[in-house]
Amino acid sequence: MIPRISTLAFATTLACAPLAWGGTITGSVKIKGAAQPAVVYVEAAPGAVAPPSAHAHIDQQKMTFIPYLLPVVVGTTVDFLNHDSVTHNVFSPDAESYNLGTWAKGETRSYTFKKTGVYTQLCSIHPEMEGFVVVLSNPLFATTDKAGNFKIANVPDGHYALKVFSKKLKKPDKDKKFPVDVSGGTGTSAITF
Ligand SMILES: [Cu+2]
Repeated sequence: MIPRISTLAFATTLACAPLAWGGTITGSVKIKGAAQPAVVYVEAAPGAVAPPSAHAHIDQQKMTFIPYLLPVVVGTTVDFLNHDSVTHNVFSPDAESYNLGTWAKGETRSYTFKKTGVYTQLCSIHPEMEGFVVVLSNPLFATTDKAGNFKIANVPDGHYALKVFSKKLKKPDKDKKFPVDVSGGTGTSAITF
């Protein structure tokens, strides 16, 4: 009896897997005058989202934040590692605002993002340093490549609204929504500002 139950459970898992892991949204984002990547994300997705146990990472290397732009799901902890021989600081004036202090090469400080929103990352020692953490309500997001192309994975079939974050976008562009239908596992979107 026990083997039969586990066989059934295994078969059910296999049958559900394609639905759970869904399809993809592929597309492109063109922003006039923007050389930097953008984050494309599904504004609202069905289902509950658990914060990932794995940490995300931003390195401070050669006086820059790498990556410059980091999308994460709300509840994610980001580790900031200093690779440089000088000390760095990390602070953000956005939302609840924070200052992680100053630390030396090889050391890490962490911050857990509890609310959605865009958090500018700055260093009080090096005013030229700037980065962004984009905290999102669901894991359906992607960063554009150098050509502006993106691919959002694991999207169940359905109707969605895409939004874009780029430092270059001001209101009303930054609030614009781009509808996309995912049907049969695929959806496409060409976004131009
Ligand atoms: Cu610095």
